[in-house]
Amino acid sequence: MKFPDGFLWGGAVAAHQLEGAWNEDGRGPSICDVLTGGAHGVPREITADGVEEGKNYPNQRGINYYHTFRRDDALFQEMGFKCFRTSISWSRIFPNGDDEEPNEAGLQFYEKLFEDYHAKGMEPVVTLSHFEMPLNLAKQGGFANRKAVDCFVRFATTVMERYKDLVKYWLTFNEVNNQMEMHTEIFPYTNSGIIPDPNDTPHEVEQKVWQAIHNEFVASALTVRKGHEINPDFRIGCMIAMVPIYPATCNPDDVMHAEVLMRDRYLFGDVYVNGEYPRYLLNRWKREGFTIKREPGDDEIIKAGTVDFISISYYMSAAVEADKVDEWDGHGLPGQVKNPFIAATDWGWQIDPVGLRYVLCSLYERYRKPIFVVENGIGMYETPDADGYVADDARISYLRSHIEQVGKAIALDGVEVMGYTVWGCIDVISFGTGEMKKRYGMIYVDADDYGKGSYLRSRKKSFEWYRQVIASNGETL
Ligand code: BGP
Repeated sequence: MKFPDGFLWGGAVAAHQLEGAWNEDGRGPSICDVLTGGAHGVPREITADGVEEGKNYPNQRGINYYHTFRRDDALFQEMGFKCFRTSISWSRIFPNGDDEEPNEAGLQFYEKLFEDYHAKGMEPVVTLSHFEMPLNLAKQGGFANRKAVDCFVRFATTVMERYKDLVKYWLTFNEVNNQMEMHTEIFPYTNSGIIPDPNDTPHEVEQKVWQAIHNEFVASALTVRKGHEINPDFRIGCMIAMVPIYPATCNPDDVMHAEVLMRDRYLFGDVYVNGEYPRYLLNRWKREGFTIKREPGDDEIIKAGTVDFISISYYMSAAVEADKVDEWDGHGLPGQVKNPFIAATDWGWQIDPVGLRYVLCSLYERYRKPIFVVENGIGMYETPDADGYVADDARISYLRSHIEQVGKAIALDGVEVMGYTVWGCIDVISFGTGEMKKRYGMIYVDADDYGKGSYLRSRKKSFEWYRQVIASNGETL
């Protein structure tokens, strides 16, 4: 099928996963710069006290896009991208986060970058916060400290003003709901800059995360309002990681368990779109003994700053059984079981194209807002053949089956979908594992997990396939 005219096909990345140049041109350290590389099954380590000699810090290198963007963008242009999603590294603009004045060199970098996108026919889609708070602010409590709200809004206002004629589509907080996995060290840290403190009880950690979430709602709403003042044509959205959670059986207890877990995702949409806290969340805070500091006027701010659209990442679905909750070991979701009907990636992410149509329908029914699929893709181990070519048929089949479902959501279900951007359209550092070898790109980058390699780029088989998808506006899959 053909997609709607003006459908925004493209690719997506995040600054810290590809730019490198972590300490150039006045950039300050961010929380990602002190994350070590992990390995399959080995979590990344947070060394917020400082970079330690002999450890591997992959996000400091990225894939060197800071210096190669014009050439890389030319490859995206060759694929025919209509848009390109990246993020602004906050600490390039405000190196300490709480500086009075922005760093002009950082502002100039993104000006050149966004101009280059336009010169190549790509509309920039810009995430303001993609797991990248200045380290200095994290050391002051991250978003659990109300001070971060003012700092973030100053950052957001500065860049929205500077790029008001270059950028129309903005996203506030990337995958804001990841931090609902509060028992992990990594998500509260990357989403909200909460540095793990071994003295904290799990309840104390959760208290901080909930406070941070409230502060992010306020920061997001203020940003939406300011953005619309700066340029009424801005379209500002939220970003939610959508993993539909299915009941593993038709046992009503499984159905209810899945429904309650889904609230960890919906609560964000409910606040961002409806501008108020849903009753189930207020009840939960009370029941579980959390006291969230809300300043006078916060409710009005949240009400006045609702988003224009919803953006989502979509990689997988999950299935749960209520009976298995007691056996939960902290991995995955409470009661999570393998879904026997679908396959999984090498990293155990369950491949479920229909789930994408399912979430598009449920989000649209719930909110009636346009939806932008700003991340979808598959991480794979890949080795080029003797000619240096990667025949990534499994990626083509993953993307094809997911795009088909987006098409159905539009044509059959009437969902307004604004666009679709493939995650990691060029191989970048994996967010979750810090590896280079978990590759998502349609462009291969010759680099390993430790920064060795030529960093040369080459087109994979999916490159030509995606070019044709875009050229035919979704007709040739
Ligand atoms: C999302 C993030 C991205 C990204 C992607 C793939 O969670 O928004 O930053 O990297 O998932 O995840 P990973 O790199 O862990 O495979």
